[in-house]
Amino acid sequence: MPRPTPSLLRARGPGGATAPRTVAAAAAAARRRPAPALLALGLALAGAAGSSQAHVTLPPGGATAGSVYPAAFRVGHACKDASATTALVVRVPAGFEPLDAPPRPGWRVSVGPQEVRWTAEGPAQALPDKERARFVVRGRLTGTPGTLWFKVRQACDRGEADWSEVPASDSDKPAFPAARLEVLAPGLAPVEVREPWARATVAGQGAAGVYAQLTAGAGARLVGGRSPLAAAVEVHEMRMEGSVMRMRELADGLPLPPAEPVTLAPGGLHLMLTGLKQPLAAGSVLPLTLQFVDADGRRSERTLEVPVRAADAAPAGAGAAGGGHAHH
Ligand SMILES: [Cu+2]
Repeated sequence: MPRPTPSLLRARGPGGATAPRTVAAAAAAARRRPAPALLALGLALAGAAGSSQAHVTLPPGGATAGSVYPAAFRVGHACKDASATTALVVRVPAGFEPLDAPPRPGWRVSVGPQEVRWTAEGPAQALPDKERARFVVRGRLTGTPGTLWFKVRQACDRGEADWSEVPASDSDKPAFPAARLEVLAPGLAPVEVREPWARATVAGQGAAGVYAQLTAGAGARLVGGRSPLAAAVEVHEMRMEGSVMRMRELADGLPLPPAEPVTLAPGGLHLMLTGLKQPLAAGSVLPLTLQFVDADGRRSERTLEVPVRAADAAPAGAGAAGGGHAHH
């Protein structure tokens, strides 16, 4: 019987985004870069988040073709040697039609067909170097899947940075990359799935937990999944009730707020495979399709090949006591 590991699984290192091998992901294939060994199954989509903490980026996971997408540009720091960001100018690529931008206190925003511009009203409203923020503009996306590059100019109290370089190849790592967005065919979930893993089981064990970190750029709800190796895949949470850890199914699914990573980890949120048709052996791969619904009710899926790990191979701070899945 596996011991639970109540501590959170933290995302470790860059990369690790996964994408199904579908025609829709073909556009992304050209941008692939080497996956960590754990996921070296030929299905890694370049993880924008990992290497780009310092850059101006869009959330990972992509967006659905033809949808209205809240492009949330994340500014990680000010320009070199500067102490604050004073303006941000996004050059609008073909394939994105700007509609509007939510108000940003202390900033003026202008939304045009070619350019979206945020300007701090004064030095006191500028974005300090150490503070991270998102600048959001909603727009309608092209109906054609592919890669969009948003070139962004960042102005600071001292100097500026032009995030405008489009990598020429997989291995090309420009110093000032433009913000990238994968436009996905409808039905393919615009959700990044980082570091998925399933806990190995022993003979006779009917259920298993699956964990990962999920990020949906436009927000979504994880409503369940399916696997050829299980009768059902449910979304569960564990919570303390008094001194007792209890597990329950999230009947309405798990909300993924826009652009915010949500961690599924032992002792917390997780996917539960029930009615296992065979034990999950450490080192094997679990085929799993995750199902999502967006705010407009559109359903989408993402198919993964999930590495199976021994219970005691769980990363990050395993070992504390807890109720866990002792009843499985
Ligand atoms: Cu469970």
